[in-house]
Amino acid sequence: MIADHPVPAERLAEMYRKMVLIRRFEDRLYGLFLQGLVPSTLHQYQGQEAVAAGVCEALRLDDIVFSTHRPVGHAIAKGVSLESIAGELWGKATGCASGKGGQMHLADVSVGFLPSNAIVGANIPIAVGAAMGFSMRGLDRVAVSFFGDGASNIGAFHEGLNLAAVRQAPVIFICENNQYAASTHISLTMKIKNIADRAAAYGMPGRMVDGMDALAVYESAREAVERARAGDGPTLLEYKTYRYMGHSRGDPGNYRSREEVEQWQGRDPIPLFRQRLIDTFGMEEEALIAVEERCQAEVESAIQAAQAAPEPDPEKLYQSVYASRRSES
Ligand SMILES: Cc1ncc(C[n+]2csc(CCOP(=O)(O)OP(=O)(O)O)c2C)c(N)n1
Ligand SMILES: [Mg+2]
Repeated sequence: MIADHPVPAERLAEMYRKMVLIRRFEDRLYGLFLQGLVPSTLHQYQGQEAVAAGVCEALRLDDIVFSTHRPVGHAIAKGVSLESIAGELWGKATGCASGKGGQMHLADVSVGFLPSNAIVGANIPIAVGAAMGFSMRGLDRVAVSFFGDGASNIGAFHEGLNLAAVRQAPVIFICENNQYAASTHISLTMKIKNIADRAAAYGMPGRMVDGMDALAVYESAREAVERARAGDGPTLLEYKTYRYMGHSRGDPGNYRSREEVEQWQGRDPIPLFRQRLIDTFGMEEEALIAVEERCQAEVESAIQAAQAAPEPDPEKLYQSVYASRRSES
């Protein structure tokens, strides 16, 4: 073990656990989906696990995360229970949105996971507003917006970043550049190579980071979080990554070459981090195997619980649809 390394061993182990939990859950869902057993849609996160795990490990419980149409990894990383995510995918009463939202609309405000937003780019200004609220109330909490490369071409991205910079809002913009927006490669939609370069136009720091390297993700996110918490304003972090599955359920991904997919699979963030934990941080392989086995067991039990859970009560259909009216005071 490297005693003077700035990242404590428990943090590293927790990041690894979350990455494995995301991968095992997503893989299991895909298998069940192919058997027609998952009632929800699927936008899967395999390949991008280092980003969710690394960023969320740099956050406190009371920091808040805004996610997208691909939220399962973000939700697990922020601490939403696997059972309540599975419940939501099966549309059950035990789901984190009471079975009303499905895969794209996960939420658990108690752990700082705000309802995910399937409208591309739409969570960006909402995160800025939440961050402005924190600073106006004198709180040192931060807001994080996760979004894709495609979202960085949406107007809301530009408005959101500009306002955040002007107001020095404690928000971190996490662009997961997986190279594609649905079937469209980024080279067809933008002339620049690095989305992080766009930060300069708004007067905030922008960094391009290897999104397959969990430690690099954690360290870059930690720096941005410290900056935001200290009142020094927002940061744009671009993580170069790749989604191994199609855009959504049923997409065979035939707009990508097999060589391209295999090249990225050769830099799979999970075995990369696993090897690093053993070689650099002296972790025992047996301990990592035990983590992997516990994750698999957790996945199986969450899915079984979701399948056995009761359907939502029709009487509650209109509950939680609108915010309850607060008395004027
Ligand atoms: C405003 C809007 N336009 C189009 C869509 C349809 N749509 C859903 S996801 C997606 C691609 C988004 O790509 P990106 O932002 O790179 O995220 P990724 O899917 O790669 O995670 C599109 C076009 C949408 N949900 N919202
Ligand atoms: Mg994308």
